[in-house]
Amino acid sequence: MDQSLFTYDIVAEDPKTHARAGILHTPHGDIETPIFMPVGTKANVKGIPTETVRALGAQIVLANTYHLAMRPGEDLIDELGGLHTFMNWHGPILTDSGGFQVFSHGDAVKLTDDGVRFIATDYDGSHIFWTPEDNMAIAQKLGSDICMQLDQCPGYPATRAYVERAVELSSMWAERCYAAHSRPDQALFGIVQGGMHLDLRLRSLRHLEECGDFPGYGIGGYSVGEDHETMFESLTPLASEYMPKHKPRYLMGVGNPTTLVRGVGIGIDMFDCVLPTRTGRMGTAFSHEGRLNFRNARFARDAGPIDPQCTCPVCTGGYSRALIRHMVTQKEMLGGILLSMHNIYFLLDLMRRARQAIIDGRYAEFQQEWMDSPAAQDY
Ligand code: PRF
Ligand code: ZN
Repeated sequence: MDQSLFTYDIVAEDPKTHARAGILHTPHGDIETPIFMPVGTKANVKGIPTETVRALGAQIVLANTYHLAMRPGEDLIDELGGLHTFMNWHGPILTDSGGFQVFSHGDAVKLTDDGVRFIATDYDGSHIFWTPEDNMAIAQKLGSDICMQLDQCPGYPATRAYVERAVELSSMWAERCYAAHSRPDQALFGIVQGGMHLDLRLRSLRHLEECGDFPGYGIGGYSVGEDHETMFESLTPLASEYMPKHKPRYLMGVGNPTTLVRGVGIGIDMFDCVLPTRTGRMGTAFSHEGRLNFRNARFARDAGPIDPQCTCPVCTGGYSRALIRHMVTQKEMLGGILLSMHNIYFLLDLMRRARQAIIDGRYAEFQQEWMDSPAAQDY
């Protein structure tokens, strides 16, 4: 990797918390952190055209190496000019490795030192074996700006021995991914595992630091069934005291608004999650009053917007709560699309305001205001 293409500048640090505002440079543009990254697993953010994703304020989107390798295949994407052209998204893209699918596929996965065997249950049932080198070859062919190492994400609860083994495997795979990665215009991030055990997290981090000079770090293995306090108990010291200061810190697969606000306060820079689009498709909106379920009859005659405080194109565009409820209950697809747009905007805007608060040196106040608000209550 060409280090000069992926510099990370910290532009402001909050005086009372560990929050920081930064700029991560990539070959397809700069990312202002803290940032929420909308998820486009299968080369699209579900239901939303890329011009709209951009207009909502997204600076970077995710895609998934496992899913794209399955369909339509990395060779086809490469032949058509790479992932940016294929997705019609010309800003930065981050591809996750498939490490999360090791977790979500449960019994359909077999792990060995050498790699992972998936039974492609969500496709044609074929058995595929991936080494860390295979995973890097696919990521490099896709041509995302940032790719993630192959890792193992243990669930919760898990025995300490099981988590220890996941750290060992993830460390071995980090080394092999690092050695196999050579594309200059793509950054490879390592991933810290270790479950809820701070000592295992620190062991994992130390392995990564010994392995090489990763330009950024994912923090995986959280939001896998534990409650929030259990998560923050080990995540807080990890992020605020031990992660290297001058590299971006990416908390993987976490997207609930309150966790974002608390996460920024302990020094997390990047987040991604399917929550805004998945819950949007199911008829739920984030709002400054807390989550709103549009199957609820109380919205049937409500002529107001989803969230009166929201400045998204849906809330300012004349779409009433009554119309949204009607579309959701009638299973009209536009209902889920508009809610997904609103939800993505909500998280992007939350991070924009968080960033401004850091720059203004008032993140502690911003976080407290959020925690005192009705929106913080249902998380
Ligand atoms: N590893 C990878 N991707 C992930 C996770 C992980 O642990 C998580 C955990 N919340 C989400 N996405 N590779
Ligand atoms: Zn809105």
